[in-house]
Formats: sequence, C-alpha cells, structure tokens
Amino acid sequence: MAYNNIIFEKQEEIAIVKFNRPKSLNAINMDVVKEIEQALDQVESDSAVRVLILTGEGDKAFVAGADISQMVNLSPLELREFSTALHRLGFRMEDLPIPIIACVNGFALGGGTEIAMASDFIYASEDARFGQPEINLGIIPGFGGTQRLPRLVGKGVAKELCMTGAIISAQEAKEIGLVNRVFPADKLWEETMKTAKVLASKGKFSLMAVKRCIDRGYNLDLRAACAVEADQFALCMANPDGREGMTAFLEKRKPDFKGELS
Ligand code: CO8
Repeated sequence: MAYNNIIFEKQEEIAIVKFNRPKSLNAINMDVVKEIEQALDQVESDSAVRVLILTGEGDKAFVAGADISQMVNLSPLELREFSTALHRLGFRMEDLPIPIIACVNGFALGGGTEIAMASDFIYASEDARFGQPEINLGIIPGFGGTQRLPRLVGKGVAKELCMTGAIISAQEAKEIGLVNRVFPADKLWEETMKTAKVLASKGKFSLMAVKRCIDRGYNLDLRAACAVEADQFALCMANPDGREGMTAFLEKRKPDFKGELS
C-alpha cells in the first residue's frame, strides 16, 4: 500500500508506523488520519503482526499537533467533522486487537499528545515534550485531550495543562503518569523494540483481553467492569493459547503461543 504522509514498516511480528511530514513537524491533517486508518486495517488483516509502534520520522517531532495551516481555513462544521474523524481514529486505535506503543521522540503537542494517549502506553526520549497548547490558538483540544488526559493524570492536572497550554518535559510527563518510561534519545528505539518483542512473545488473545478489560472497564462502575473481566477471562480459555500457557507451566516448558484471535 502506498503512503505519502506516513512510513509503514514491518520487522518480523512488529509493525511500525512513522509520522512523516517533516516540513510541519509531522502535523496531522485529514490525509494523515486516512493513512493511519489504512495502516490500522493493514495491521489488523495481517495475522502475523502482534504489536504496533507509532513514532515520528526524524529526531525533532513525534507529532506537533493538528495541522494549523489546514485548520485555520475550516468552518465550525468542518472543524467538528475533523474532530469527529480524530475521535473515530482514537477509538479505532483502542479497538485494535494488538498493543500500540507510542514511541515519542520529540514534540508531542496538541494532537500529538492526544494520539499518544490513544495508544496503549507511552515511552519517551528525554528530550520529548508534551502539552495541550490549543488554548494559545484560541481553541481547545479536539482529539480526546479533555477526556483522556484527566483519566490518565487526574482532573486538576489536566485542567492546569489544558488551561495554561504549558509544554512539559518527558520527565514531568512521567511524574504525572502520562508517560510510562523515559530513556536517553539514543536508547529510546532500542528500549521500545525490547518491550515490543516481550509483548510479541505473549499470547495474542490474552493481550487483546487485557486491552479490552482496561479500555472498556475503565469507564464503567466496578461491578460492571469486573463482569467485563470475567467474560474476557473465560474467553481466554476458549482460545488455544490459554490452555497452552497453563499446560506449558505444568510441563515445565516454554509455552508455544499460536497467536490466533478466535
Ligand atoms: N501545524 C502546522 N505547521 C506546524 C505545526 C502545526 N501544528 N507545528 C509546527 N509547524 C511548522 C511551522 O509552521 C514551521 O513551518 P515553516 O518552516 O514553514 O515556518 C515548521 O513546522 C517548523 O516549526 P517551527 O519553526 O515553529 O519550529 P520551532 O522549533 O521553532 O518550534 C514548536 C517547534 C514549539 C513545536 C512549534 O512549531 C509550535 O509551537 N508548533 C505548534 C504546536 C501546537 O500549537 N500544536 C497544537 C495544534 S492544535 C491541535 O493539535 C488540536 C488537535 C485536535 C484537533 C481537533 C480538530 C478540530
């Protein structure tokens, strides 16, 4: 499949999508949204792929936000459509059955922080920067930032970031619980791949079940969320990898996970 705004690569069981619009620090426009959706379809239809990494091409930016030069010309209705398309993309990422690691290698501002938050977790380089600076443009976050950020870091910190538009360091982002781990820039890729390989060695179905339980259960009350967990737990046993994992333990050998999703 041909892409103009992203780079799609595969390294064995790991798919890699790089935002690639260097002239605008990888800013996201509608074409990028469409290409990411295509890449997600490609990943989902390839049963060999077990993990997806999102990162930015170059060493300056992950994504510097939505493309301001495109947004400035949109009508309120068109802006709503753009926001809705971005929300659809965020939910599509959450629905993807495999884990997505955001490997943040530079500026992740506005829509950049938001697409990282729609991933399953975030690794960042020491020189990465995060923030929701939309307030400085007279707008607000429109790709889930006002919703995913408070769920990750709490209401007060989310309001402070969205209201001040402050840009924070990777270390600060880690301290508030936005970022999982921070590495020196020259180690970020190696460490991200290391974790991606760990994930690729697990049962594909049980990874999906963890993702479903946490994403779907998070917004439910505890009893309803635990019911989601009980269902997913049971479904793991309906998949060959569930029995294989436990049998392998009892037979004192490494499990041979087939990685089927049905
Ligand atoms: N959109 C378009 N172009 C951009 C963007 C962007 N978000 N960010 C940077 N660029 C361009 C610059 O205009 C510049 O282009 P040129 O060389 O043609 O002048 C080039 O990238 C390099 O940028 P700078 O010269 O500014 O580089 P600096 O190193 O001086 O600064 C910064 C880097 C701090 C990242 C700076 O570029 C900046 O502040 N960028 C804007 C960050 C921002 O405000 N992001 C939020 C955008 S709004 C958003 O994301 C909303 C998301 C949800 C939308 C929902 C739909 C409604």
